[in-house]
Amino acid sequence: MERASEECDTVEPFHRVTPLLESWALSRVAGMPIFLKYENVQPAGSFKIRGIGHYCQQMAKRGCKRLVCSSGGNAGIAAAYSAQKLGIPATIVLPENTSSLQVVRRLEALGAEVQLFGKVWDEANMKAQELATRDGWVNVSPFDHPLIWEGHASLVRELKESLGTPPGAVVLAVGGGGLLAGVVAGLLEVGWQHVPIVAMETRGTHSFNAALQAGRLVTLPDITSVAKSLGAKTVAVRALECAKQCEILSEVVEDREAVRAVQRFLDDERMLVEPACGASLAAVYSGILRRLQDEGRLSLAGAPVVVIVCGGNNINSQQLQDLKTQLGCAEESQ
Ligand code: PLV
Repeated sequence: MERASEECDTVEPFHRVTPLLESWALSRVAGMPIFLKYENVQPAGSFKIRGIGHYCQQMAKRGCKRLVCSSGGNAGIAAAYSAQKLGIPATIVLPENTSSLQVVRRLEALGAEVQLFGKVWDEANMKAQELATRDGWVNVSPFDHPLIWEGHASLVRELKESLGTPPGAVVLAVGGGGLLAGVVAGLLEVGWQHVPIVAMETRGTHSFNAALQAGRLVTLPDITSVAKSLGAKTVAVRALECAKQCEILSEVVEDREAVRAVQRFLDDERMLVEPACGASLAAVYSGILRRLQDEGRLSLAGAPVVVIVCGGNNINSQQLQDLKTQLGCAEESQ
């Protein structure tokens, strides 16, 4: 794939090479070897730093005076982290109400100005676009730019480095489709375009699933899921194009399944991730991978399946408890 950056990068990226580890517990549940790509240990708490860090570095080279980013939380933290490293001021626009205090505090600690606007991310995004018309201000989309996909593609290069041979599938969560577009770019780059992608969403953020079914972009009337970080009412045009270049198996889970997956992952791997990430983990815990395997839709039976633990900062133990109560699964035994 053609590089979107202006020149060969000599600068150090802001993201880290993350561990890829086989999970005994998840492999047992899935009935196949599951390897976890731990993006939750990135410096800004999610995979977002790969693409957004790369984008912000390129914008700094082009003389940007302020970075503006609308976000469900994680892209904002990645942008604020990058801005701090680059010595550029940042304004992060988050939707009102749904934004957790710990995310706002983290953003402020990174030196960013925080604005709360709109009910859902799409409305915060309009505000950010309006702010970015000011001279020298640059809008940082959380998912919709070739540089972001180019940055996210580094994740697949790391998989190639660690695994050597192609996995049976890559499981990821879809919000606006930036991670998906980056993984597709990476698969094409390393010659793994035949590896199926299991694209997970929750019902109520399922704009990618709806678009695939309709064969065109679909705008959801509202975001009704608790996985707010997946809450783009419409996916990027590129996300839909990806389905022409790779095999994408789109699956939708209920909020309860995503939140249960967060709880089970905490018990199995002792790591706490947000419901957006629970959506991908539900591919294992809700038996989706087993079903796809039985249907013969995963290539290379027996090859490890990689689940991207995309991470997320919108969670703590109290929030998990509250989500379980809200969804009526607080008393469930494991
Ligand atoms: N979150 C974006 C968009 O929110 C944000 O502003 O942070 N997993 C996690 C933990 C995420 O935070 C996101 C995106 C995704 C998955 C989905 O990534 P995407 O948008 O590239 O498909 C509204």
